[in-house]
Amino acid sequence: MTERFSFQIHATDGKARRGTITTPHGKVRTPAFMPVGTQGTVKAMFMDDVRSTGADVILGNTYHLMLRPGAERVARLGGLHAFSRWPHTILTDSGGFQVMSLAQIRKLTEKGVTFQSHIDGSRHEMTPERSIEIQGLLGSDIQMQLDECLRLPATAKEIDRAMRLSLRWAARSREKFVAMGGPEKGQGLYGIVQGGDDAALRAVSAAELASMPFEGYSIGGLAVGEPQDVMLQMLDIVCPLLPAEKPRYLMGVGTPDDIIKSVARGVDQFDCVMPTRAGRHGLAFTRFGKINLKNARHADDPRPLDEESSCPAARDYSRAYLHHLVRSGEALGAMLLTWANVAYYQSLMQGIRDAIEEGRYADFMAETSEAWARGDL
Ligand code: PRF
Repeated sequence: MTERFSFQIHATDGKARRGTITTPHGKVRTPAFMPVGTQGTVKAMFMDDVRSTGADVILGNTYHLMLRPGAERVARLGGLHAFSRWPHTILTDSGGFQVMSLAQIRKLTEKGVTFQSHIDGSRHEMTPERSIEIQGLLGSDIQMQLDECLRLPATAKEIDRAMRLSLRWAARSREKFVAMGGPEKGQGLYGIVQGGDDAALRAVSAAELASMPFEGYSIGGLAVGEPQDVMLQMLDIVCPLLPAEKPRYLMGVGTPDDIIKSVARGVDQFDCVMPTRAGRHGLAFTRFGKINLKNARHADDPRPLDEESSCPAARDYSRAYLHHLVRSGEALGAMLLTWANVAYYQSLMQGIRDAIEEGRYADFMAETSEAWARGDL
């Protein structure tokens, strides 16, 4: 029997929560970091290696997959789990954010957004209903409503308009999700809090969404150009207004420092391109801080990135070899660093989960920040 979406909280420490999300494709230990698999691949990694780092869920993108290879095609080929050979939980983003950041010539109306593909200029329409339909065709376990995410800074008037449009789209997304049989399939749909950097508008958005029956709640429109303290202030306002028994997902965040501070405010899920993108650019994340492998001082260094890591890429290859691969533009350099970075992020999350369970989250935060503050090794 396939399991239905549910969320259990096992322990709390202050506002931090240690839980499990259950979906038709498995269990997700929270707080969770979801590697980004935009095109049905976590770039430069085999799915078995993604799994071996401890990832329980990856993120896919409606926008990219609808344009190429097409949602109907993925459905005919058995859905995104089978197509990409990731049999565990998949969360998909709705496409609103990617349309705004990638598509050319967009037109936004009450109905939805029309845009031209960044790949071939072809015209497409994305509505709240079509986004949910696509996420259903992909077979996503955790789906997102269509929303409008603004870049900051933005005027209060613009923030108010986009937030209220996102609320109306939330209701339409929910209706379509139910019509598609999402609840019977055991899938979940999250509403997305917007409201920019305006405390009052954030509170309206969170309270309105909380009154609607979503399986979880995302916090969008942050990490879009505002300072970290503004993002944390918004979390301080939003999290207490969301239902305590439902998971909370901070979209597109972030650095290890962003993650540990957001967990302390009650966030359960994160995604970010940082570990994968940085890996392709020669940058390693380790428990000692960031290491730029392009730097000449690594050319003769026989030490691995982290001799105690359980990840072969971090443990078994010298910094000198990684430096050589990165300098030579070799694909293996990107592969090894991506693997090491995703493994570091997953070990950070495991450390967070253990610390919450053991009631020492404040100490864990201090130790992690201190190690990172010592800087580039
Ligand atoms: N909305 C959606 N996806 C997102 C965001 C958002 O606001 C963000 C903002 N950091 C990242 N991804 N749908």
